[in-house]
Amino acid sequence: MIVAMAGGVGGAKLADGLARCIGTELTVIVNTGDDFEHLGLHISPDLDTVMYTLAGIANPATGWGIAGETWNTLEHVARLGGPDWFKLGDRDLATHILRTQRLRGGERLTDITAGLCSALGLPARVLPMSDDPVRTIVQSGADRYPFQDYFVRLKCAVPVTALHFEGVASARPSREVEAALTDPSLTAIVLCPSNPYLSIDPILAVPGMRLLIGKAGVPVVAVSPIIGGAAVKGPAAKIMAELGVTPSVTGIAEHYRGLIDGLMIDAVDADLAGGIEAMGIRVRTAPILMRTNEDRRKLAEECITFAMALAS
Ligand code: FO1
Repeated sequence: MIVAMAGGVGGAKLADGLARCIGTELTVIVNTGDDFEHLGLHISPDLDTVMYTLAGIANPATGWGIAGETWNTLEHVARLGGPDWFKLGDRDLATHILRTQRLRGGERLTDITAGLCSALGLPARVLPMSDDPVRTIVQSGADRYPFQDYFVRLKCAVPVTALHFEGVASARPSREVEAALTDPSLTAIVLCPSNPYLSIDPILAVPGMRLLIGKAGVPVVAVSPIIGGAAVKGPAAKIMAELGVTPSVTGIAEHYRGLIDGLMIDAVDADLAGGIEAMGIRVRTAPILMRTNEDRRKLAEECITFAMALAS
């Protein structure tokens, strides 16, 4: 059994690679700090991205949303004077409608997600990090922005000075998350190449999560979302620079220091391996850019081999 922790697009790709290798032996714990209410609907963007990617129906151009999507509802929303800055496709809306209806009926996000995953025929288990609401707030100087406002509406244009995970102090890992991390057959924990600040930190901030990871007693391997000083996708490098951290694999290692046993980096960053190993983190160099499904599977295989080597 392997537990992967993931946010949106980059994380979902590696989760897909792991699912291609180990199928039902994989549990993916997903960030819900990006969740928000929009047009009266509960949107869980990272859960959706992971679900759609593992189901093989994700939009290959964006990484989020559904392939071959149509936009009739959103176009009509805009025509009627409603907001269309957050792109909800016609098929994608079905997910949000059903999730919202079931949440309002008192069901847990974990159970709703399990139902959606089963309907989509997913082999792996996908778990929200918590059933309690956590909302990422981006601080830029004196201004505070709900996450999707910052990410989608403002296209990450404002400099980040701090990040807050509202509600996290009273959130708890669900019993399914706890069970996955205490499962005696657990062999490794993989931190996917998602944004460490926006996607992985909210998961780690759930009280008890770090303790569960530490007590699992299995190798914890992270895959760098930074290659050659640039983010594979999204604002990771920009945010690191704004927070005064050099955007590099060394910065990623510093960020996860004390939590991870190993870091996978790309060959272009091989010259930084020595400095990372001096922090007590083992390094494995591999092609970490995932362009094809085969790249995803190969990187997943590398992660598993690395974790097994760290365990011995
Ligand atoms: N990301 C965008 O950049 N623009 C969008 O309009 C957008 C819509 C959207 C709709 C449903 C969904 O599940 C995800 C969506 N995302 C969109 C992705 C979302 O913002 C994610 O939070 C980020 O990719 C960060 O993980």
